[in-house]
Amino acid sequence: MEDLLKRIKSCKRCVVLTGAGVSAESGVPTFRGKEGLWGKFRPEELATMDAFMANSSIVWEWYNWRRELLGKVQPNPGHFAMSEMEQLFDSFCLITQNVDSLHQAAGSKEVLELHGNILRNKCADCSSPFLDEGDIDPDAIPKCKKCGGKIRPDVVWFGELLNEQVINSAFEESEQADIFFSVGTSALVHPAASLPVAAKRHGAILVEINVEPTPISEMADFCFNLPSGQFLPDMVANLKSERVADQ
Ligand code: BV8
Ligand code: ZN
Repeated sequence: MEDLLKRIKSCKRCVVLTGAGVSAESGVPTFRGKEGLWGKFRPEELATMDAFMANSSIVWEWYNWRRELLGKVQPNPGHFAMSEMEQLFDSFCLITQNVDSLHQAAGSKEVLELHGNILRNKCADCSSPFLDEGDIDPDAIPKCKKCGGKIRPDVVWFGELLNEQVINSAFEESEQADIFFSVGTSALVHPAASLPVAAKRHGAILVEINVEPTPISEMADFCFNLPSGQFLPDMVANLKSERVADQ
């Protein structure tokens, strides 16, 4: 950690990319791995438009199950540490693949949500937001008031394009970063997994915090196979005490 703290001192522009691993310590199962969400299902079966058109009620049962789970969890120390990091750099950008709103709940202001947000709904045909509150009944899925299309979760499914403005901003910020943290992600899903590569290629220090190695571990300048909820609060506490000492 000492070497990293020294290197961070000269960094003005910081970007953090997070994945499901940062919510694991809040009790939200990750996507891959033994306790993964996908354990019971396979991503291709559920997180795709085809799956939704073929079996909307199953897909809605899965999302209702995840929403119910999210209703019982809180941000963990890792989320709070990342919201504190906003104050420690001249420029800071938080990019998440997560759809669980836990970064916002921990006080992070600007969050680029690459894959949408599970708490929002939209029309499957015209993408108009569906603002009615309350649960979605898998056996009586509401219809869009504008076009009659089926209502779906406002998340990005496999084979779907990400919001152009969001992914373009994510690449711009990553390419200008002095330091890029990849935290709690298996670095398997694209285009998100290309962000750390782009940052590194443009000269950023690449730091990975993930409990197991990933395809980007080899190219990282620093690799900490530790839980983010343990490592990040420790790192932020050190950065803050060094700030005080330097004043
Ligand atoms: C697209 C939202 C253009 C829904 C999700 C080959 C090459 C390149 C691309 C592709 C390819 N084949 C197919 C593609 C495209 C595909 C893709 O990347 N597939 C992968 C699987 C190969 N991508 C897409 O389809 C994207 N769109 O490319 O559009 C296009 C159009 C048409 C045809 C082709 C391309 C859309 C991708 C978005 C999919 N939506 N989710 C929902 O949530 O329901 S993806 C899903 O995976 C989640 O969003 C999740 O965030 C994301 C990534 O997973 P992770 O966050 O990394 O989570 P994971 O469980 O995998 O890993 C957690 C890690 O944390 C683990 O390593 C674990 O060890 C670690 N960990 C656990 N606990 C802790 C921890 N670390 C630290 N601390 C802890 N405590
Ligand atoms: Zn519609």
